[in-house]
Amino acid sequence: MFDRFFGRPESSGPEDRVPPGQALTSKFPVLHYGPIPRFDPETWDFRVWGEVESPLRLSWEEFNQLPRTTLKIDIHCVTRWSKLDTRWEGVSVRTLIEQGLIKPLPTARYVMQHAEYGFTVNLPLEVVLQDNFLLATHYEGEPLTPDHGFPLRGIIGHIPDKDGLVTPYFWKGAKWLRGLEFMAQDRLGFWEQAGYHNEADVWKEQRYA
Ligand SMILES: Nc1nc2c(c(=O)[nH]1)N[C@H]1C(S)=C(S)[C@@H](COP(=O)(O)O)O[C@H]1N2
Ligand SMILES: [Mo]
Repeated sequence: MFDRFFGRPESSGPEDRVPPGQALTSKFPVLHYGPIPRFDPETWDFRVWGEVESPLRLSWEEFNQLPRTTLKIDIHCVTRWSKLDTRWEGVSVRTLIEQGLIKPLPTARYVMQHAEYGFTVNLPLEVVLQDNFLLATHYEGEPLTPDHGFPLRGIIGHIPDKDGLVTPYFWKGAKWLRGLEFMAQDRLGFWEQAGYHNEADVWKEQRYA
């Protein structure tokens, strides 16, 4: 079987879609550090800064006018639960770049997600631009609930039958997201500083550093 060489299954029956050390759940557990922030649509903003041609600041109203994308992914939490076929809707960073709203400088190689209360998550820019990463406002057709990150969160997971995408654990998406910092050099986010693996590939079981 060649699939082991490539670190992920070739076919995608339900069993093959569960990475090593994970178990399926039909629930949607809530996991985060700290309290759930309140949302005020008047003061909320979404900012992009760092290694970009010009910084961007959008109000909640403006954010809701951005082009939208839907995405179905399997999500894998480092605490060992996995959930298949989760459906999300939101805004793709790649679309924002294609439309010229964000113009990364040639030096931009990493992206820090910045969330409420100073929470951070880092990813390589190339992963943020993959089809399996989204700035999500909706889950299963409804706005996110407060405990799952309302009004905006990053999400990342595995797209079945799609090869070649890096699939990190679900913590690599920040709930209560408020901005993206484009960076020339990598910096560790909150859980990465706490000892979780920087790349966090689910098929390689990269849980801890
Ligand atoms: N703002 C923020 N986002 C966060 C976290 C956090 O502590 N704060 N934890 C991460 C972790 S560890 C996980 S597993 C997922 C859980 O998302 P869920 O609660 O919607 O299942 O959120 C991620 N995003
Ligand atoms: Mo987690």
